[in-house]
Amino acid sequence: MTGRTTLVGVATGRPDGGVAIVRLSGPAAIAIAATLGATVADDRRLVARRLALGGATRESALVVAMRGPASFTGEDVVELHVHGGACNVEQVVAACLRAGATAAGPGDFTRRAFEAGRLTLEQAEGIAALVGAQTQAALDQARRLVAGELGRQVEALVESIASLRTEVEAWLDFADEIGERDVSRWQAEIEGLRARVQSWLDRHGAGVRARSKPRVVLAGPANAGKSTLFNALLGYPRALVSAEPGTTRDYVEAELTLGDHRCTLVDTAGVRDDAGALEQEGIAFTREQLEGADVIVWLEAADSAVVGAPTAAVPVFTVESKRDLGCARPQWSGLRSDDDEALAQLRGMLQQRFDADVQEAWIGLERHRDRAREAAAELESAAARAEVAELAAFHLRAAQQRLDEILGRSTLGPVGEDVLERIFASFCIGK
Ligand SMILES: Nc1nc2c(ncn2[C@@H]2O[C@H](COP(=O)(O)OP(=O)(O)O)[C@@H](O)[C@H]2O)c(=O)[nH]1
Ligand SMILES: [Mg+2]
Repeated sequence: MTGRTTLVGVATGRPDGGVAIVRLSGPAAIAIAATLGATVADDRRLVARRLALGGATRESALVVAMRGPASFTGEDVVELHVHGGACNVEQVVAACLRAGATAAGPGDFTRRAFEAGRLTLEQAEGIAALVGAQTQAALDQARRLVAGELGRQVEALVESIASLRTEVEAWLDFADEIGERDVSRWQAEIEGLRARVQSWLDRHGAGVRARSKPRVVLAGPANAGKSTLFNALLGYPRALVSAEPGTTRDYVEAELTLGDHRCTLVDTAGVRDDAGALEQEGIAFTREQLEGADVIVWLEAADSAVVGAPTAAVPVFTVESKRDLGCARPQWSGLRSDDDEALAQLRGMLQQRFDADVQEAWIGLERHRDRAREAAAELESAAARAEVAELAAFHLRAAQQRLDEILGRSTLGPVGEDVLERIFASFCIGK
Protein backbone atom coordinates (compact mmCIF):
# COMPACT_ATOMS: atom_id res chain seq x y z
CA MET A 1 0.00 0.00 0.00
CA THR A 2 3.04 2.30 -0.08
CA GLY A 3 2.71 5.27 -2.40
CA ARG A 4 -1.03 5.36 -1.95
CA THR A 5 -2.64 8.69 -1.31
CA THR A 6 -4.87 9.38 1.65
CA LEU A 7 -8.32 10.50 0.56
CA VAL A 8 -10.52 13.09 2.22
CA GLY A 9 -14.19 13.49 1.40
CA VAL A 10 -17.50 14.48 2.96
CA ALA A 11 -19.29 11.19 3.64
CA THR A 12 -22.62 12.81 4.43
CA GLY A 13 -23.33 14.43 1.08
CA ARG A 14 -24.72 17.98 1.10
CA PRO A 15 -23.25 19.24 4.39
CA ASP A 16 -26.25 21.31 5.52
CA GLY A 17 -27.49 18.90 8.20
CA GLY A 18 -26.72 19.21 11.90
CA VAL A 19 -23.68 16.97 11.68
CA ALA A 20 -21.37 16.23 8.77
CA ILE A 21 -18.84 13.42 8.58
CA VAL A 22 -15.50 14.12 6.95
CA ARG A 23 -13.78 10.86 6.14
CA LEU A 24 -10.07 10.20 5.72
CA SER A 25 -8.88 6.92 4.24
CA GLY A 26 -5.34 5.83 3.47
CA PRO A 27 -1.96 5.16 5.02
CA ALA A 28 -1.66 8.68 6.46
CA ALA A 29 -5.23 9.00 7.74
CA ILE A 30 -4.31 8.77 11.42
CA ALA A 31 -1.28 11.06 11.03
CA ILE A 32 -3.24 13.70 9.10
CA ALA A 33 -6.00 13.67 11.71
CA ALA A 34 -3.36 14.05 14.44
CA THR A 35 -1.91 17.12 12.66
CA LEU A 36 -5.32 18.73 13.12
CA GLY A 37 -5.40 17.76 16.79
CA ALA A 38 -7.73 14.84 16.14
CA THR A 39 -5.67 12.19 17.86
CA VAL A 40 -7.53 8.91 17.80
CA ALA A 41 -8.25 6.49 20.62
CA ASP A 42 -8.75 2.72 20.53
CA ASP A 43 -10.20 1.35 17.34
CA ARG A 44 -13.86 2.32 16.83
CA ARG A 45 -14.09 4.45 19.96
CA LEU A 46 -15.56 7.90 19.52
CA VAL A 47 -13.66 10.68 21.33
CA ALA A 48 -14.19 14.45 21.61
CA ARG A 49 -11.39 16.59 20.19
CA ARG A 50 -10.77 20.24 19.33
CA LEU A 51 -9.62 20.55 15.72
CA ALA A 52 -7.10 23.24 14.75
CA LEU A 53 -8.22 24.55 11.36
CA GLY A 54 -5.48 27.16 10.91
CA GLY A 55 -4.79 30.35 12.87
CA ALA A 56 -6.92 30.51 15.98
CA THR A 57 -9.85 28.67 14.40
CA ARG A 58 -11.03 25.72 16.45
CA GLU A 59 -13.85 23.31 15.75
CA SER A 60 -15.10 20.74 18.21
CA ALA A 61 -15.52 17.29 16.74
CA LEU A 62 -16.07 13.66 17.59
CA VAL A 63 -13.34 11.50 16.13
CA VAL A 64 -13.25 7.77 15.46
CA ALA A 65 -10.64 5.55 13.84
CA MET A 66 -11.23 2.25 12.07
CA ARG A 67 -7.86 0.75 11.34
CA GLY A 68 -7.24 -1.30 8.22
CA PRO A 69 -7.66 -3.93 7.03
CA ALA A 70 -10.92 -4.30 8.99
CA SER A 71 -12.43 -1.07 7.69
CA PHE A 72 -14.77 -0.25 4.79
CA THR A 73 -11.89 0.60 2.46
CA GLY A 74 -9.47 -1.92 3.95
CA GLU A 75 -7.20 1.03 4.84
CA ASP A 76 -6.87 3.14 7.98
CA VAL A 77 -10.00 5.28 8.16
CA VAL A 78 -10.63 8.27 10.41
CA GLU A 79 -14.00 9.96 10.60
CA LEU A 80 -14.34 13.51 11.85
CA HIS A 81 -17.90 14.21 12.99
CA VAL A 82 -18.17 17.99 12.82
CA HIS A 83 -20.96 20.55 12.77
CA GLY A 84 -22.83 20.68 9.47
CA GLY A 85 -22.90 23.73 7.24
CA ALA A 86 -21.07 24.15 3.96
CA CYS A 87 -18.52 26.73 5.20
CA ASN A 88 -17.56 24.81 8.31
CA VAL A 89 -17.20 21.52 6.46
CA GLU A 90 -15.18 23.21 3.72
CA GLN A 91 -12.72 24.50 6.34
CA VAL A 92 -12.29 21.05 7.86
CA VAL A 93 -11.68 19.50 4.43
CA ALA A 94 -9.26 22.32 3.53
CA ALA A 95 -7.28 21.68 6.71
CA CYS A 96 -7.03 17.96 5.83
CA LEU A 97 -5.85 18.86 2.31
CA ARG A 98 -3.19 21.16 3.74
CA ALA A 99 -2.06 18.33 6.00
CA GLY A 100 -1.45 16.14 2.94
CA ALA A 101 -4.75 14.47 2.05
CA THR A 102 -6.09 14.23 -1.53
CA ALA A 103 -9.66 15.22 -2.37
CA ALA A 104 -11.81 12.13 -3.08
CA GLY A 105 -13.68 11.97 -6.38
CA PRO A 106 -17.01 10.19 -6.93
CA GLY A 107 -16.89 6.59 -5.72
CA ASP A 108 -13.23 6.76 -4.66
CA PHE A 109 -13.80 5.26 -1.19
CA THR A 110 -15.89 2.41 -2.57
CA ARG A 111 -13.34 1.82 -5.28
CA ARG A 112 -10.65 1.38 -2.64
CA ALA A 113 -12.91 -1.09 -0.85
CA PHE A 114 -13.22 -3.02 -4.13
CA GLU A 115 -9.47 -2.90 -4.77
CA ALA A 116 -8.77 -4.15 -1.26
CA GLY A 117 -11.10 -7.08 -1.86
CA ARG A 118 -13.55 -5.85 0.82
CA LEU A 119 -16.35 -5.77 -1.76
CA THR A 120 -16.97 -7.44 -5.10
CA LEU A 121 -17.84 -5.21 -8.01
CA GLU A 122 -21.55 -5.98 -8.01
CA GLN A 123 -21.67 -5.20 -4.28
CA ALA A 124 -20.04 -1.84 -4.98
CA GLU A 125 -22.68 -1.21 -7.66
CA GLY A 126 -25.28 -2.15 -5.06
CA ILE A 127 -24.04 0.67 -2.84
CA ALA A 128 -24.58 3.20 -5.62
CA ALA A 129 -28.03 1.70 -6.26
CA LEU A 130 -28.87 1.89 -2.56
CA VAL A 131 -27.95 5.57 -2.40
CA GLY A 132 -30.00 6.28 -5.53
CA ALA A 133 -33.03 4.11 -4.65
CA GLN A 134 -36.33 5.92 -5.20
CA THR A 135 -38.76 3.15 -4.28
CA GLN A 136 -39.05 0.55 -1.54
CA ALA A 137 -38.46 -2.29 -4.03
CA ALA A 138 -35.34 -0.54 -5.40
CA LEU A 139 -34.02 -0.23 -1.86
CA ASP A 140 -34.72 -3.90 -1.08
CA GLN A 141 -32.98 -5.05 -4.25
CA ALA A 142 -29.98 -2.80 -3.61
CA ARG A 143 -29.62 -4.09 -0.05
CA ARG A 144 -29.64 -7.66 -1.32
CA LEU A 145 -26.94 -6.77 -3.87
CA VAL A 146 -24.76 -5.18 -1.17
CA ALA A 147 -25.27 -8.23 1.04
CA GLY A 148 -23.76 -10.37 -1.72
CA GLU A 149 -26.85 -12.33 -2.74
CA LEU A 150 -26.25 -12.00 -6.47
CA GLY A 151 -22.57 -12.72 -5.94
CA ARG A 152 -23.36 -16.01 -4.23
CA GLN A 153 -25.70 -17.08 -7.07
CA VAL A 154 -23.05 -16.25 -9.65
CA GLU A 155 -20.36 -17.95 -7.62
CA ALA A 156 -22.36 -21.19 -7.42
CA LEU A 157 -22.95 -21.20 -11.15
CA VAL A 158 -19.31 -20.45 -11.93
CA GLU A 159 -18.30 -23.41 -9.77
CA SER A 160 -20.64 -25.75 -11.63
CA ILE A 161 -19.30 -24.55 -14.98
CA ALA A 162 -15.72 -24.91 -13.79
CA SER A 163 -16.20 -28.48 -12.62
CA LEU A 164 -17.79 -29.50 -15.92
CA ARG A 165 -15.01 -27.76 -17.81
CA THR A 166 -12.45 -29.65 -15.74
CA GLU A 167 -14.12 -32.90 -16.74
CA VAL A 168 -14.08 -31.96 -20.43
CA GLU A 169 -10.44 -30.87 -20.26
CA ALA A 170 -9.47 -34.03 -18.39
CA TRP A 171 -11.00 -36.05 -21.18
CA LEU A 172 -8.98 -34.06 -23.73
CA ASP A 173 -5.75 -34.80 -21.87
CA PHE A 174 -6.44 -38.37 -20.87
CA ALA A 175 -8.91 -39.68 -23.46
CA ASP A 176 -7.02 -42.96 -23.70
CA GLU A 177 -7.27 -43.71 -20.00
CA ILE A 178 -10.82 -42.39 -19.56
CA GLY A 179 -12.27 -44.06 -22.66
CA GLU A 180 -15.73 -43.26 -24.06
CA ARG A 181 -17.21 -39.90 -23.14
CA ASP A 182 -20.88 -39.21 -22.66
CA VAL A 183 -21.58 -36.25 -24.94
CA SER A 184 -25.31 -36.27 -24.31
CA ARG A 185 -24.77 -35.98 -20.55
CA TRP A 186 -22.41 -33.05 -21.12
CA GLN A 187 -25.04 -31.45 -23.30
CA ALA A 188 -27.76 -31.98 -20.70
CA GLU A 189 -25.58 -30.49 -17.98
CA ILE A 190 -24.66 -27.48 -20.09
CA GLU A 191 -28.32 -27.00 -20.94
CA GLY A 192 -29.17 -27.06 -17.22
CA LEU A 193 -26.57 -24.36 -16.57
CA ARG A 194 -27.86 -22.28 -19.46
CA ALA A 195 -31.41 -22.57 -18.10
CA ARG A 196 -30.23 -21.15 -14.77
CA VAL A 197 -28.75 -18.10 -16.48
CA GLN A 198 -31.85 -17.80 -18.66
CA SER A 199 -34.11 -17.69 -15.61
CA TRP A 200 -32.17 -14.63 -14.41
CA LEU A 201 -32.55 -12.98 -17.79
CA ASP A 202 -36.28 -13.76 -17.87
CA ARG A 203 -36.77 -12.04 -14.54
CA HIS A 204 -34.58 -9.02 -15.25
CA GLY A 205 -37.45 -6.97 -16.72
CA ALA A 206 -39.55 -7.62 -13.63
CA GLY A 207 -36.65 -6.40 -11.48
CA VAL A 208 -36.33 -3.19 -13.49
CA ARG A 209 -40.08 -2.55 -13.34
CA ALA A 210 -40.16 -3.26 -9.62
CA ARG A 211 -37.40 -0.78 -8.85
CA SER A 212 -38.57 2.07 -11.04
CA LYS A 213 -41.76 4.02 -10.55
CA PRO A 214 -44.00 2.55 -13.26
CA ARG A 215 -46.02 4.72 -15.64
CA VAL A 216 -49.62 3.61 -15.96
CA VAL A 217 -51.07 5.23 -19.07
CA LEU A 218 -54.83 5.57 -19.61
CA ALA A 219 -55.58 5.59 -23.31
CA GLY A 220 -58.43 4.92 -25.72
CA PRO A 221 -60.85 6.78 -27.96
CA ALA A 222 -62.06 10.29 -27.08
CA ASN A 223 -64.98 10.37 -24.66
CA ALA A 224 -64.29 6.85 -23.37
CA GLY A 225 -64.24 8.11 -19.78
CA LYS A 226 -60.44 8.20 -19.33
CA SER A 227 -60.40 11.46 -17.41
CA THR A 228 -63.31 10.24 -15.27
CA LEU A 229 -61.33 7.09 -14.42
CA PHE A 230 -58.15 9.11 -13.86
CA ASN A 231 -59.92 11.27 -11.25
CA ALA A 232 -61.63 8.27 -9.69
CA LEU A 233 -58.33 6.39 -9.26
CA LEU A 234 -56.71 9.44 -7.71
CA GLY A 235 -59.72 10.15 -5.52
CA TYR A 236 -59.78 13.85 -6.45
CA PRO A 237 -60.63 15.78 -9.62
CA ARG A 238 -57.32 16.48 -11.35
CA ALA A 239 -58.28 16.21 -15.03
CA LEU A 240 -61.11 17.95 -16.85
CA VAL A 241 -64.08 15.72 -17.60
CA SER A 242 -66.43 16.77 -20.37
CA ALA A 243 -69.14 15.38 -22.62
CA GLU A 244 -67.36 17.25 -25.42
CA PRO A 245 -64.97 14.79 -27.13
CA GLY A 246 -61.37 15.98 -27.34
CA THR A 247 -61.32 17.87 -24.02
CA THR A 248 -58.03 16.38 -22.84
CA ARG A 249 -55.61 17.67 -25.47
CA ASP A 250 -52.18 16.89 -24.12
CA TYR A 251 -51.62 14.64 -21.15
CA VAL A 252 -51.94 15.03 -17.41
CA GLU A 253 -50.00 13.03 -14.87
CA ALA A 254 -50.25 12.51 -11.13
CA GLU A 255 -48.80 10.21 -8.54
CA LEU A 256 -50.93 7.22 -7.59
CA THR A 257 -50.37 4.83 -4.70
CA LEU A 258 -51.52 1.24 -5.13
CA GLY A 259 -50.82 -0.84 -2.04
CA ASP A 260 -47.03 -0.69 -1.53
CA HIS A 261 -46.44 0.69 -5.01
CA ARG A 262 -46.10 4.26 -6.13
CA CYS A 263 -46.71 4.85 -9.79
CA THR A 264 -47.27 7.71 -12.18
CA LEU A 265 -50.78 7.74 -13.62
CA VAL A 266 -51.10 9.42 -17.00
CA ASP A 267 -54.33 10.65 -18.61
CA THR A 268 -54.04 11.13 -22.36
CA ALA A 269 -55.96 12.71 -25.20
CA GLY A 270 -58.28 10.32 -26.98
CA VAL A 271 -57.31 8.85 -30.30
CA ARG A 272 -59.70 10.15 -33.00
CA ASP A 273 -59.35 10.20 -36.76
CA ASP A 274 -61.44 13.32 -37.38
CA ALA A 275 -59.68 15.46 -34.77
CA GLY A 276 -58.72 19.10 -35.30
CA ALA A 277 -55.14 20.34 -35.50
CA LEU A 278 -54.76 21.10 -31.79
CA GLU A 279 -56.21 17.76 -30.82
CA GLN A 280 -53.97 16.04 -33.38
CA GLU A 281 -51.02 17.38 -31.42
CA GLY A 282 -52.49 15.85 -28.27
CA ILE A 283 -52.82 12.57 -30.08
CA ALA A 284 -49.15 12.70 -31.00
CA PHE A 285 -48.44 13.17 -27.27
CA THR A 286 -50.56 10.11 -26.58
CA ARG A 287 -48.48 7.96 -28.94
CA GLU A 288 -45.37 9.14 -27.10
CA GLN A 289 -46.94 8.29 -23.76
CA LEU A 290 -47.91 4.84 -24.98
CA GLU A 291 -44.32 4.23 -25.98
CA GLY A 292 -43.08 5.22 -22.53
CA ALA A 293 -45.74 3.22 -20.66
CA ASP A 294 -45.01 0.34 -18.31
CA VAL A 295 -48.68 -0.60 -18.15
CA ILE A 296 -51.48 0.54 -20.48
CA VAL A 297 -55.11 0.73 -19.42
CA TRP A 298 -57.06 0.80 -22.67
CA LEU A 299 -60.55 2.18 -22.24
CA GLU A 300 -63.51 2.07 -24.61
CA ALA A 301 -67.10 3.07 -23.79
CA ALA A 302 -69.91 0.49 -23.98
CA ASP A 303 -71.94 2.77 -26.27
CA SER A 304 -69.14 3.24 -28.82
CA ALA A 305 -67.82 1.23 -31.76
CA VAL A 306 -65.13 -1.32 -30.92
CA VAL A 307 -61.64 -0.05 -31.76
CA GLY A 308 -59.47 -2.58 -29.92
CA ALA A 309 -56.34 -2.11 -27.86
CA PRO A 310 -53.01 -1.42 -29.57
CA THR A 311 -50.43 -4.18 -29.48
CA ALA A 312 -47.66 -3.29 -27.06
CA ALA A 313 -44.62 -4.87 -25.47
CA VAL A 314 -45.98 -3.98 -22.01
CA PRO A 315 -49.08 -5.35 -20.24
CA VAL A 316 -52.35 -3.92 -21.57
CA PHE A 317 -55.52 -4.00 -19.47
CA THR A 318 -58.66 -3.68 -21.59
CA VAL A 319 -61.53 -2.01 -19.79
CA GLU A 320 -65.03 -1.18 -21.00
CA SER A 321 -66.47 1.95 -19.40
CA LYS A 322 -70.04 3.16 -19.19
CA ARG A 323 -71.34 -0.34 -18.51
CA ASP A 324 -74.54 1.41 -17.29
CA LEU A 325 -75.21 2.01 -20.99
CA GLY A 326 -74.67 -1.57 -22.13
CA CYS A 327 -71.96 -4.15 -22.75
CA ALA A 328 -70.31 -4.58 -26.17
CA ARG A 329 -67.03 -6.19 -24.98
CA PRO A 330 -67.99 -8.97 -22.58
CA GLN A 331 -64.35 -10.23 -22.40
CA TRP A 332 -63.10 -6.92 -21.01
CA SER A 333 -63.25 -5.75 -17.40
CA GLY A 334 -66.17 -3.41 -16.85
CA LEU A 335 -66.45 -0.01 -15.20
CA ARG A 336 -69.27 2.34 -14.31
CA SER A 337 -68.50 5.74 -12.93
CA ASP A 338 -70.94 5.18 -10.05
CA ASP A 339 -69.65 1.68 -9.19
CA ASP A 340 -66.89 1.70 -6.57
CA GLU A 341 -66.49 -2.07 -6.60
CA ALA A 342 -65.48 -2.18 -10.28
CA LEU A 343 -62.93 0.54 -9.58
CA ALA A 344 -61.54 -1.42 -6.63
CA GLN A 345 -61.21 -4.45 -8.90
CA LEU A 346 -59.19 -2.49 -11.44
CA ARG A 347 -56.95 -1.17 -8.66
CA GLY A 348 -56.51 -4.75 -7.43
CA MET A 349 -55.53 -5.99 -10.90
CA LEU A 350 -52.89 -3.29 -11.29
CA GLN A 351 -51.58 -3.92 -7.79
CA GLN A 352 -51.27 -7.66 -8.46
CA ARG A 353 -49.28 -6.92 -11.57
CA PHE A 354 -46.80 -4.82 -9.58
CA ASP A 355 -46.67 -7.39 -6.76
CA ALA A 356 -45.75 -10.05 -9.33
CA ASP A 357 -42.85 -7.91 -10.54
CA VAL A 358 -41.52 -7.60 -7.00
CA GLN A 359 -41.79 -11.35 -6.43
CA GLU A 360 -40.14 -12.29 -9.73
CA ALA A 361 -37.51 -9.60 -9.57
CA TRP A 362 -33.95 -10.55 -10.39
CA ILE A 363 -31.69 -8.10 -8.56
CA GLY A 364 -29.05 -7.89 -11.28
CA LEU A 365 -28.47 -4.48 -12.85
CA GLU A 366 -28.03 -3.80 -16.57
CA ARG A 367 -24.32 -4.60 -16.62
CA HIS A 368 -24.97 -7.90 -14.87
CA ARG A 369 -27.72 -8.73 -17.34
CA ASP A 370 -25.36 -8.05 -20.27
CA ARG A 371 -22.69 -10.37 -18.90
CA ALA A 372 -25.29 -13.03 -18.07
CA ARG A 373 -26.64 -12.77 -21.62
CA GLU A 374 -23.15 -13.33 -23.04
CA ALA A 375 -22.62 -16.26 -20.69
CA ALA A 376 -25.91 -17.82 -21.85
CA ALA A 377 -24.79 -17.49 -25.48
CA GLU A 378 -21.45 -19.15 -24.66
CA LEU A 379 -23.23 -22.01 -22.91
CA GLU A 380 -25.48 -22.42 -25.93
CA SER A 381 -22.41 -22.65 -28.17
CA ALA A 382 -20.81 -25.12 -25.75
CA ALA A 383 -23.86 -27.39 -25.92
CA ALA A 384 -24.08 -27.13 -29.71
CA ARG A 385 -20.41 -28.08 -30.11
CA ALA A 386 -20.17 -30.65 -27.34
CA GLU A 387 -19.09 -33.27 -29.92
CA VAL A 388 -15.80 -31.41 -30.25
CA ALA A 389 -14.45 -31.37 -26.71
CA GLU A 390 -11.91 -28.58 -27.44
CA LEU A 391 -14.72 -26.25 -28.49
CA ALA A 392 -16.96 -27.21 -25.59
CA ALA A 393 -14.12 -26.45 -23.16
CA PHE A 394 -13.41 -23.16 -24.91
CA HIS A 395 -17.02 -21.95 -24.67
CA LEU A 396 -17.41 -23.14 -21.08
CA ARG A 397 -14.34 -21.16 -20.18
CA ALA A 398 -15.73 -18.07 -21.93
CA ALA A 399 -19.05 -18.44 -20.07
CA GLN A 400 -17.20 -18.66 -16.78
CA GLN A 401 -15.19 -15.59 -17.70
CA ARG A 402 -18.34 -13.53 -18.49
CA LEU A 403 -19.90 -14.46 -15.16
CA ASP A 404 -16.70 -13.72 -13.25
CA GLU A 405 -16.83 -10.22 -14.69
CA ILE A 406 -20.10 -9.63 -12.82
CA LEU A 407 -18.10 -9.95 -9.60
CA GLY A 408 -15.32 -7.77 -11.01
CA ARG A 409 -12.76 -10.51 -11.23
CA SER A 410 -11.34 -12.17 -14.22
CA THR A 411 -9.41 -15.32 -14.88
CA LEU A 412 -7.76 -13.76 -17.95
CA GLY A 413 -6.74 -10.45 -16.39
CA PRO A 414 -8.25 -7.62 -14.41
CA VAL A 415 -11.55 -6.07 -15.40
CA GLY A 416 -10.85 -3.16 -17.75
CA GLU A 417 -10.09 0.24 -16.29
CA ASP A 418 -12.78 1.76 -18.54
CA VAL A 419 -15.41 -0.48 -16.96
CA LEU A 420 -14.32 0.44 -13.44
CA GLU A 421 -14.18 4.14 -14.25
CA ARG A 422 -17.69 4.10 -15.66
CA ILE A 423 -19.07 2.28 -12.64
CA PHE A 424 -17.42 4.36 -9.94
CA ALA A 425 -18.03 7.67 -11.74
CA SER A 426 -21.77 7.11 -11.19
CA PHE A 427 -21.31 7.43 -7.41
CA CYS A 428 -21.61 10.63 -5.43
CA ILE A 429 -18.50 12.20 -3.93
CA GLY A 430 -17.73 10.89 -0.44
CA LYS A 431 -18.95 7.35 -1.15
N1 LIG B 1 -73.06 7.02 -18.58
C1 LIG B 1 -71.80 7.15 -18.22
N2 LIG B 1 -71.10 8.23 -18.58
C2 LIG B 1 -69.81 8.32 -18.21
C3 LIG B 1 -69.18 7.32 -17.45
N3 LIG B 1 -67.88 7.68 -17.26
C4 LIG B 1 -67.73 8.88 -17.85
N4 LIG B 1 -68.89 9.29 -18.45
C5 LIG B 1 -69.14 10.52 -19.20
O1 LIG B 1 -68.50 10.44 -20.46
C6 LIG B 1 -68.07 11.71 -20.89
C7 LIG B 1 -66.60 11.71 -21.27
O2 LIG B 1 -65.83 11.44 -20.09
P1 LIG B 1 -64.30 11.81 -19.98
O3 LIG B 1 -63.82 11.22 -18.72
O4 LIG B 1 -64.07 13.26 -20.20
O5 LIG B 1 -63.77 11.00 -21.23
P2 LIG B 1 -62.32 11.07 -21.94
O6 LIG B 1 -62.49 11.86 -23.17
O7 LIG B 1 -61.99 9.65 -22.28
O8 LIG B 1 -61.36 11.64 -20.97
C8 LIG B 1 -68.36 12.66 -19.72
O9 LIG B 1 -69.58 13.33 -20.01
C9 LIG B 1 -68.52 11.74 -18.55
O10 LIG B 1 -69.39 12.27 -17.56
C10 LIG B 1 -69.95 6.17 -17.08
O11 LIG B 1 -69.50 5.23 -16.43
N5 LIG B 1 -71.24 6.13 -17.49
MG1 LIG C 1 -60.13 13.30 -21.13
